[in-house]
Order: sequence, then structure tokens, then C-alpha cells
Amino acid sequence: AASLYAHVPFSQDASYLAIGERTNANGSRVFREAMLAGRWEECVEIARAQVREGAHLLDVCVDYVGRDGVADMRELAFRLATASTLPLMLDSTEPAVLAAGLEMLGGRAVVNSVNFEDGDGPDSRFSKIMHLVREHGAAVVALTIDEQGQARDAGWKVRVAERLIAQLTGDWGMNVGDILIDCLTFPIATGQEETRRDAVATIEAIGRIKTAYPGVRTTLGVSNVSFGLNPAARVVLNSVFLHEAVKAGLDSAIVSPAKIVPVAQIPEEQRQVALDLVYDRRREGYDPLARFMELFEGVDVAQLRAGRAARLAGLGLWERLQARIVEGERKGLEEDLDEALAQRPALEIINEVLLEGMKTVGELFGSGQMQLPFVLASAEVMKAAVGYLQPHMPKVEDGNGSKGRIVLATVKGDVHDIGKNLVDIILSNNGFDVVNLGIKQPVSAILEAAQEHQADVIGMSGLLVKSTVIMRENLEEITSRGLAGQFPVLLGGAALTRSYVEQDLAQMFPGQVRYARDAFEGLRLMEGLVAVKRGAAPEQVLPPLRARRVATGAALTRTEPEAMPARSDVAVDVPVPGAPFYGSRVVKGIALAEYAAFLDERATFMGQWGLKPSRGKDGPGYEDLVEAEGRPRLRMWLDRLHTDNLLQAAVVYGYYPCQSDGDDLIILDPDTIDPALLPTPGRRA
Ligand code: B1M
Repeated sequence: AASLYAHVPFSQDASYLAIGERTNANGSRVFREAMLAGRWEECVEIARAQVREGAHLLDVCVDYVGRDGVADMRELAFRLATASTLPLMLDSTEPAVLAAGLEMLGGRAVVNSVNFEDGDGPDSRFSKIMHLVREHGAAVVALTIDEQGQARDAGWKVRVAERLIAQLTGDWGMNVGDILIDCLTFPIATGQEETRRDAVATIEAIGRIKTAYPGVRTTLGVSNVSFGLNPAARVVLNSVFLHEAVKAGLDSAIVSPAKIVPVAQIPEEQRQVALDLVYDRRREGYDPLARFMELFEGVDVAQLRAGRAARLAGLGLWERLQARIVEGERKGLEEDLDEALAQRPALEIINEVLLEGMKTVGELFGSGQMQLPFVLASAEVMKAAVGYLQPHMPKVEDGNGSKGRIVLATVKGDVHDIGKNLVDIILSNNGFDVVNLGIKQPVSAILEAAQEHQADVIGMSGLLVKSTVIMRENLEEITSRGLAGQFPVLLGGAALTRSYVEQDLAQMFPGQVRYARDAFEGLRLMEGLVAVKRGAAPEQVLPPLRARRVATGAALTRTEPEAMPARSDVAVDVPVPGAPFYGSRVVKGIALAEYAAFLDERATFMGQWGLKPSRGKDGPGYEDLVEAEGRPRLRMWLDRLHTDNLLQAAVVYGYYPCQSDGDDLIILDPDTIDPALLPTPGRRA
């Protein structure tokens, strides 16, 4: 899905796609009241708050009895089209309301929803809404409801999903990846016998649909499951249910972050009973619903929090500070930091206590036990702690003015800035002048700032794996603009490795590029890089780059299946396929036409060549620029490449023997290995 500003993939790394539910007249009283009173700015503010809370998409629903839904949707979608950076999911049962929203939006929306409640004939809602979806190229949420009603057991849900997928892809030409199947659930805690197995049926159906159609997406409105319980019990049941659904393959969920807590933070008995309730594990003398209600009798959400506060209070100072980061608990932070400062220096508190907490957050998030909004809360506490400790960090006042200037930025597409800001503090406190550009910075902005501020060094930070690729592209761009000699570059961020920077990147970058594992290594390198900028020989002022380690004569050992460590139940006795050959090969002479088709025109025209369409009505739009400038220039270049034979395109590829060593994958040099140990090239070994 896309807004005017950003696209959002339906598959999220290490997370489900979080769809904010508060811009919904049926789900949020505050939103509804603002909408009914025509306080549109307040509605927009609710949307913005969800962006800050870490939502990836916003569900927008204006359906309310007696209102003119078309007018409301037009008004709201018009505002959100430019006020929300996130794409929208337009949520209505009325085709006219959906049409009004779709017409106001740039980018690509998601339509919520279609189903077979009144069949799939030409006059059905399904058909009417699908005409709109097709006309606007939207993605669509498809509910497991048919002519008999909402599907209740897993088999029924799966059958409706199959019918939906068949029709949406067959009759409506949709890509399976643009369909979000919602398996729906009724509340399971109302005591009605017929709904007790709804959650388990939903979880099972999600698993079966994802197995049968790996490309299809699944979604779910989570809060419905706990309807009827008190707010504290709802928070726990919603969280446990969401966690189980994600484990079964749920890709996205309509949620309110306030109604979810990380399962790791739920007390054991509450979690266990919630699980029994979700999976309807009743047995003689034990009804999880009754026990669950007992556990939460008289408990309100404030008490849930109070329980956490009491638990934190019971911890020792260092554990508590770490727990504050992990649990995103800010209340009392300053007092704890004051106590900590009386015992250890500020930098040590950050490095040895708080960053350890952040590491745990990363692990919990990576393993799916912590949802994104909580990572955000942890990040906020971390930032607050660093801000509070900053005045207590050592500062160099040598009175000689700046020791050098760095332009610092988190690279394009990456929002992580805690590490970068720490680098800013450490460098500033040590006499360097830092121009901190913030997050998601394209290379053009970084270079512009470096030139404007006459920077000595460019510093780039990025934590996503894809940011390491962006850094490489940025170095290429700096080189192609002839600026590699002018700006030494410092790189840092958790996804980088020393060898990637000091071997791969250093090899392709004609200037100086260095890797800093942490802010202190950044500080040590800064002096050398500034000196290089001012004319010193790199080998005199910078540590040597790490050379590539080449394993020679590595002993390839064969581990018998029974000697394998018990790590998983993956079969180890399958035949190992032989590679067609070992080593690398190069394919040359690839015709220009074969790869020119892969060129990303938009990225080339706008990102690289800087063609900027006008935002208003007066100047040329993107398509005009493409026709008038982009394509003619591209054709000229393709002709020149062809006639002057400027590019020698080649592909290098290879097959190498490898083996594991703990969690490392060791790539071996085929020339140094006893051939008898290798699977035979071209044949199954
Ligand atoms: Co995100 N995130 N996150 N996240 N996040 C990671 C990086 C991740 C490893 C978590 C995981 O899966 N275990 C993972 C990346 C996986 C990958 O790329 N393969 C991840 C993901 C997937 C995502 C999203 C894509 C999730 C989603 O929406 N599906 C999304 C990304 C959005 C985007 O960027 N477009 C996302 C969002 C977020 C939050 C917004 C919620 C929040 C960031 C808030 C903020 O920064 N304002 C967040 C957080 C907090 C994390 C983790 C948990 C912690 C990062 C952190 O602040 N560490 C992180 C897991 C982890 O790293 N353990 C994770 C503390 C900080 C001090 O360390 O920045 O590494 P760091 O800085 C270090 C060094 O690296 C070095 O110095 C510092 C120490 O002194 N350094 C430099 C850094 N920059 C330097 C520059 C230098 C020199 C040294 O010179 C120029």
C-alpha cells in the first residue's frame, strides 16, 4: 500500500503489519465524537498519534447511523491524503463511501472489505466493491463470510477463503499478494457455548490458509475476541490471542497498541489461563473462562500497570534500569538515574546497563515476543535516559574551537536514530562540530549539507540490513560525483560488519571509509579522518583496514547424523545435491537489451537525475517530465551505451562447498579441500 509519501509492504520484517484502529467511528469514542462535531483537525491528530505509536497503516471508518458517510469520508480522506504519511485502509460497507475515499487518495489504498454475504452476483455488494477495487488498483480485505453467515469452524473459514481467492484472482485479476483474508472471530468470553471455539478455529484457519496459499496475506481485528470482559482482562486476552495468531501465520492486525502488551510481560498464570481460554482447554473442574474472570475480578488497567511498578520496585537498581528499557517504563526513571549516577559514570551506565536492555528488546522483537509499539516505547525511554545523562558526560573544553566538523545522518529509508544521536553527543562533547541531519536522509541531502557546512567528514548510520546496501549506493554516488577525495566517510550501525566496510566497501570507494562499532570507536576515528581531510596520509593517522581472511586448507569434516547437535527436527539424512561445478564463473557479453529492461525508471529519473515534478497544478507532473525529459535522455544514453560500447555487462556466479560451525556458515575454498569429501559436481551425492 502507499500514501503520497511512502509505500508500506504487507510483509513486515520481524513484525506483523500493525493497522491503527483508532480512526474508526465504531471503534473509538473520541474519534466518533470529533467526527460528529466536525472537529476534523482532531480526527487528523488521532491519525498522527497512531503514526507516532508505530502503526504501519491506518484503518479509516466513518460509518455511523444517520450521517452522510460519503461527505464524511470525502472530508476525512482529503485531509489524511496529505496529513498522514501512512497509507490508508478504507473501511466501509457502503460502496459509495469507499468510492468517495478512493477518489481523494494518491498512492494505493486497501479496501476493507468484501465478502459473500449477499452472494457474488452482478448486483451483490461484493461485485460493486470489486469494481471499485479494480478501478483504483487497490488491495482488498476479504472476510470469511458467505451466504450462510460468518464462517465459524476452521473448515468453513478455509472454504470461504478458497472461494474468495479463486474469484478475486480468477474473475477480478487480482494478485494473490494483494488479498488480505480476514478469518474473523466472535467474542469467546461471553459464556455462549457456540462461540467458545471461535478463536481456535480462527487460528487454525489462518495456519491452513497460509500453508495452502503462501502468497496470500491474512489480517484480523483482534479486539473482538475479548468483547464482554473488563478492560484489564481484554488487554491480556487480546495480547495472547494476537501472539498465537501471528505464530500461525497472521500477517497483519487491526489493533490499538494500548490494548496489547508483550506476552513476555504477562504474569505466568494470567498468560496460561488466557491460552487455555483461546484454545478452549476445558477439563473436569476447570473452566478457563471462569478462572480468567476470577483472576481479573476488580482489576483495572491501572492495577495491571501498578503490578508492573511493584515488580520493578522489587528489583535491584541495575536490573531495574534495564527492565525500564525493556518494558518501556519511564515513570521513576530520573530517580533511578540519579541513584545510578552516584555510583557509576554516565557513559558506563549507558554502555553497560541501558544498551544491554536495548539488546534484550531487539531479541524479544526479533523472536516475535514483543510488538513494535513497545519497541517504540523502549526507544523513548532510552532516549529520555540518554538525554538525562548527557550533561553528566565528560566534555572537552580546550578553547581552540572545533576539532573538525561531521555531517551525520541516518540513511534513506531507515528511522533508527538512537545510536546516531549517541554518536552526536559523544563527538560534540569531545570538541567536534556535528551537523545532525536526522533520519531517512537521501544521499543528495547529505552531500548538500556536507558542502554547505564544509564538513570534514560524512557520517552515516543505519540499522536495517537494507541500509547497508543504501550505504554502498551512497558511496557509489559520492564517487560518481567526484567527491570521494573530499569527504572521508564514517559508517556505523548494528547491521554493518567490519569486514563489509573495511573490505567490500573500502575496495570500491576511492576515498577513506571506516567502520565504527560504537560511538567511542567513532570518536577515535574522527581525529584521523579529519586529519586525512586536512591533508595527512591515511596510513599515518588511521588504523590499518582489516585484510580479508582467507581460510586455506580448511578441514572439511563429515558429521554423522547421530553426532549432529539436536537443534531442530529438520531431516539430516536427505541426499545432498551436488553443485554443477565448484568455484566461480563469469558470463560475459550480455546484450544491453537484456538488462536495460530491469532499470527502475522512477529511481533513475527522480532519485538519480533529480527530475522533480511540480506539486501544484502549474508545473509539469511526473508523467510530463518522463515524456519530455526522462525517456528522451534515457534513450540517448541507451543508444550511446550501445553504439560506443560503453558498458561491458557481466555476471559472476559460483558454487562453493560450505559447512556450519555453531551458528556460523563457513564458505570453503574448493581448491583446498579433499575432493573425495565433496558432493560430486553435477550429480546428487
Ligand atoms: Co527496529 N529493527 N525496526 N525499531 N529496532 C532493529 C534494527 C532489528 C535488528 C530488530 C530485530 O529484528 N531484532 C530489525 C532489523 C532487521 C533487519 O534489518 N534485518 C528492526 C526492524 C525489522 C524494524 C522495522 C522494519 C520493523 C517494522 O516496522 N516491521 C522498523 C523499521 C522502520 C524503518 O527504519 N524504516 C523498525 C522500527 C523501530 C522503532 C521505530 C520501533 C525503534 C527505533 C526508534 C528510534 O531509533 N528512534 C526500533 C528499535 C528501537 C530497534 C532495536 C530494538 C534497537 C535499536 C537501538 O536503538 N539500539 C533494534 C534491535 C537491536 O539493534 N538490538 C531494531 C541501541 C543503539 C544505541 O544502538 O543504533 O546500533 P545502535 O548504535 C550503536 C552502534 O551501532 C554504533 O554506535 C552505537 C553504540 O555506541 N553506531 C554508530 C550507530 N550508528 C553509528 C554511526 C557512526 C558510528 C557508530 O558513525 C557515523
